[in-house]
Amino acid sequence: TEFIYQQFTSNKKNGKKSFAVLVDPDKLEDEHAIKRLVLLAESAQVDYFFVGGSLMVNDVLEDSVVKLKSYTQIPVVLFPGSPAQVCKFADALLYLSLISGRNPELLIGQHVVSAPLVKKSGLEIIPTGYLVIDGGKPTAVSYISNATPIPNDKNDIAMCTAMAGEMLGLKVIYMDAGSGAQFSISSSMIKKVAHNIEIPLIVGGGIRDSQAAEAACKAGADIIVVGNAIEKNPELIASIANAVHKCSAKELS
Ligand code: 1GP
Repeated sequence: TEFIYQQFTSNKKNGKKSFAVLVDPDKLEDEHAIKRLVLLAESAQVDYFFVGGSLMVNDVLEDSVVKLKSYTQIPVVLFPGSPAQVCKFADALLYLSLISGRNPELLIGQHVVSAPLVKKSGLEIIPTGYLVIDGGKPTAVSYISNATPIPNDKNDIAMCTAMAGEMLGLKVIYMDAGSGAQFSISSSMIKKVAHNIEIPLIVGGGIRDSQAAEAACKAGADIIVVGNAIEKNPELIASIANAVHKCSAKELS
């Protein structure tokens, strides 16, 4: 079944913008923090929880996914930094290929090694073209991936990379300035990519307020991801969710 992906595409078709909260399991130490996050996310009608990251210090991914799933109906989508972050209790897996980089391990190598494990998980697999864009300072993803991010003023490189990913059959493009990026991705780059692909576009990295989220939506992002800013101030969930959702095309009555 392709439940989550079908949501992505039908929302895109209907002009509905979605908001994903990125959860770093390392930072959700206790049950209390998860409950609080879920409460805020549900009242703001957050569309997805993304779970994962470049580096996981503690072995608590499965625990966090299971807890999230037990407290909420909001779908939990894995955003794995490595094959160690595959967990069958989630709803779907962004099957990332780092197409902006030239590190064969992250393009295909790790996929080959983990293929039987990923298949056995029974997870909905969403083939994702992952583009890391220079966010103004080194981020965990730019360091760990050992691959050069796309310079943030090279819109054409981002566009051609996304187009190639789509033609290779990838189902989603995720443009990421990296967690905690100094600058989020420019509207002009998002626009250029969005206008040249048909598949859903996820944008994240360095989005810290509702203005930045709204700008990304207006430029053509379908799903906005925020991690760091919400970790620091969970109360931001409401204003960012509101900004994203109000960019949705008005439903025809
Ligand atoms: C990182 O796109 C996500 O992979 C979110 O980034 O933590 O900066 O919001 P932030």
